[in-house]
Amino acid sequence: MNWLFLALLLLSDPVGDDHGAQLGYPRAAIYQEVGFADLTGFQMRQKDGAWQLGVRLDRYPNPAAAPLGFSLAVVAFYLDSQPGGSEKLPGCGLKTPAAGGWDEAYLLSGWGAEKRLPDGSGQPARAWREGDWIWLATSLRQRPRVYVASGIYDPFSPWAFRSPQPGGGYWRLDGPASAPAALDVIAADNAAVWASGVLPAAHGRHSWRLPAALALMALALFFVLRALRLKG
Ligand SMILES: [Ca+2]
Repeated sequence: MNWLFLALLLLSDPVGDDHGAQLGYPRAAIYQEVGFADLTGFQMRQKDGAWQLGVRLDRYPNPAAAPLGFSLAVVAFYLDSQPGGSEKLPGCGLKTPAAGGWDEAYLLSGWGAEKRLPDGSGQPARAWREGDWIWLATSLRQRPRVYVASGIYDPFSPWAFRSPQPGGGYWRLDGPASAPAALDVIAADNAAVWASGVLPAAHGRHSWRLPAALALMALALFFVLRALRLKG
């Protein structure tokens, strides 16, 4: 274990729940691949004081040969890092719980990551692959609350999500125009998300297994050090 990394969160997400609010996939042949927008994990870790966000998808088809090794999905991270912020989640079409507004967001595609502010302004962010995981770097030193949603990447959409329309289409999802464009989210109860349109923070009701393990290890280390000191 690399002690530069302080892993504080590792969540898994089921395979096969990548249909959003019962949306149909676009009819273009590339979208008949399975699992490309299916979130299967989310992690946060702190390195050299700054928080990094990691996400895992079920499969990584890459017909457009994008540099990060996948080209069909977009993943949006909306971060609540300070009081106030925006409750509308642009792109994925969901909203945060009341008083949980986001302050900065990251849009991740196979071509890289972009940091966005609620006013729509953006700047490039660093993203990279580590095996099955895709990571991106934030400059936040305090742990944010994070809302995570995936969808189909659309380079022509302002917030990068392909949107639904009734009857669908070659490039469009099939569903009501008012339906969220998200296909999967990190949440304890996806059905409640689609029914309410409200996306809770990723760690809202999950157990914190890693922190407990780390706390136990720290406690053990403390006793070992104390024992050594008593002997000396
Ligand atoms: Ca999933």
